[in-house]
Amino acid sequence: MGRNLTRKLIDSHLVAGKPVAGEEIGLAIDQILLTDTNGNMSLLQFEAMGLPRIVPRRAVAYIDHNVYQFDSRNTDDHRYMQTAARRYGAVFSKPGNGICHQVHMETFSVPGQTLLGSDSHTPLCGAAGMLAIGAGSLDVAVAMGGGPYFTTMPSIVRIWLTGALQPWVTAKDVILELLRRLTVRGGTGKIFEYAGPGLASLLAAQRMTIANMGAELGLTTSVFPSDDVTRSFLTRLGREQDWQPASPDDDATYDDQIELDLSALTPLIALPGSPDRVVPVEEVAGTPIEQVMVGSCTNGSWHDMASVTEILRGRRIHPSISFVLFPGSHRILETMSSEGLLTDLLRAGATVSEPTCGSCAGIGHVPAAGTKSLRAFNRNFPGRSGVKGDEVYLCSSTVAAASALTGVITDPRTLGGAPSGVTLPLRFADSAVGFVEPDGLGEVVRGPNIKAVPIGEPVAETLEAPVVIKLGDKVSTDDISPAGAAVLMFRSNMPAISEFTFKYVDPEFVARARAAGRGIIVGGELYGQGSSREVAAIAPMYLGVRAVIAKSFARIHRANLINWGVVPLVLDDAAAHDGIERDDRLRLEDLRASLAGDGRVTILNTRTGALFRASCVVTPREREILIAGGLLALTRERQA
Ligand code: MIC
Ligand code: SF4
Repeated sequence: MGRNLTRKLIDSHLVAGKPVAGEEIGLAIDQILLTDTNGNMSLLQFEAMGLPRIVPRRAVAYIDHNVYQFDSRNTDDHRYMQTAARRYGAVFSKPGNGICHQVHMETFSVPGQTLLGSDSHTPLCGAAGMLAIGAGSLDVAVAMGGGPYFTTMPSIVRIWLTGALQPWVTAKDVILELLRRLTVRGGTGKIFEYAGPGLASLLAAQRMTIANMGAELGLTTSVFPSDDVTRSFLTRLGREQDWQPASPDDDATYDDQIELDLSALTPLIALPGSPDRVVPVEEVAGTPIEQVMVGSCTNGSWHDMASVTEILRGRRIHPSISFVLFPGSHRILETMSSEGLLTDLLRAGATVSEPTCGSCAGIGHVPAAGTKSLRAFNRNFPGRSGVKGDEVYLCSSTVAAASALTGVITDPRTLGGAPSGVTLPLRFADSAVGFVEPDGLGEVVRGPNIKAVPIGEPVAETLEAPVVIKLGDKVSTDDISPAGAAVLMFRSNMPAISEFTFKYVDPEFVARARAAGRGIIVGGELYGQGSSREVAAIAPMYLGVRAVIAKSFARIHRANLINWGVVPLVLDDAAAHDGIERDDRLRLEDLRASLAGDGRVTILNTRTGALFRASCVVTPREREILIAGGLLALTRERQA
């Protein structure tokens, strides 16, 4: 029986477990990606575990989120990361060099290798035939030390592409269509492997958009084959020698298949609130907007920048619109300059930002209260843009450009004519100026904003504590620990950042959790969806939260909770959620013994007297970590 490509990638890196869907597997990691919002934590944790040197063949530390450095606490983080990268063996990517995923794909992607990143959009490099997975900082720190990455073996779904995209329709519409069909839960426990006759027409940049935003489906990752398209991409970057073919066997089998006819797609848009609230653009055409942004790791490619330029050339941005482009990398920006795109964009009235995540993470360009913002980005969870009650629509770069001209949401097909198409430069700018190679030397500099990482405590025999917050479905990590400039600068400072926990959802949360001493969070479906930000697990733990009881959990967040000794419990009967209220005292009898056994826990609501059950089904490895109070606590225990 033939193997699919994902299976080949897994088999060639498997160091523990059996690749049977649902079982735990351990994978050897070839490459590491660190960001300035979570990678700094990975480095601190790497040091806290006493690991001497980064083992995988390639590690890169990117300054890409907090690029503006408008506060010295950002710069403290950056100095720490730069000096730690130098010392322990990671390439340092300077502020302004670009968004980690875009830059990594351009500079370091190697078909056939594995990549583990401290950011949820790490799967972008799956566009080059890599097995690229996003994880919490601590899992990344372990892999930096040479340890395997443990995860649940996903089921592998073939996405069978036929046809070709119509004019004005883009790769963004492919992933929005999948989100429309499957929702943000649809990819849980799965890897999507793209195949079929439609594949050849998708350029590397288009594959990047699709692989990147698979994160919004909740996928473990997405995989594209490495073929002539990949080769041409690497050749234009002067990296032809890094190309190698990677493809499934002709008779490969899959766990499931989804068919998608590219020719049938039309321009789509996600309505405010969630990336899966997808409708055809014509349904909301005419809606007035005040802001249009194109960029992020989903739409910051050359292809995006060039399609926008094609539409704007010789025209003028609407007077009421603030229009900002975020090129994904320094290389793209430099090439835009040498190929003349910058002049066209500036003449049209566009603002071109430094290559950074920027407003995608709520840093800068915060919309005015009560206005609508249209963004060729990947996430629009409530409040993420930096203002409570925001209304952010997600679309392709062509919908964004067309709307920037008219001032209202616009279907680009109504612009008339056909798009002139994107020309790929024969050779992109070399652009190695933003990288600093490590030499193993120098002192690691810790400024005043760098605080020691906290440590969890062993799971109690019996836990009795109040419900410090009760939440509904789809709570994202943006809800738990918001993005935005004022918060992100404290990612290396847990005492300070914990003050922002649930800030926009419930401003009283922190005081209540503190007063309670020990607390329990109650959530709904897909608790902790979205980013990989580990702070969404550490900060509640720091404030005394010892268990989260929910209907279901997102993959990375569940792993983060376990790594920090917070017990993730899934309600046996989701209806029990209705019977719990905030401030109810819950008693988890014999919690520790239950975790050591089958993971089934009986919970008493002391207010109502109701008994209900919840389960924490863990692997033996996870059990050991959880009971000890997390991975750092376990490491300390072993060292002692
Ligand atoms: C995001 O897009 O939400 C982020 C900011 O890149 C996060 C990382 C973080 O919060 O540190 C992610 O996607 O993992
Ligand atoms: Fe940066 Fe946005 Fe991508 Fe996160 S999703 S890595 S904030 S560009």
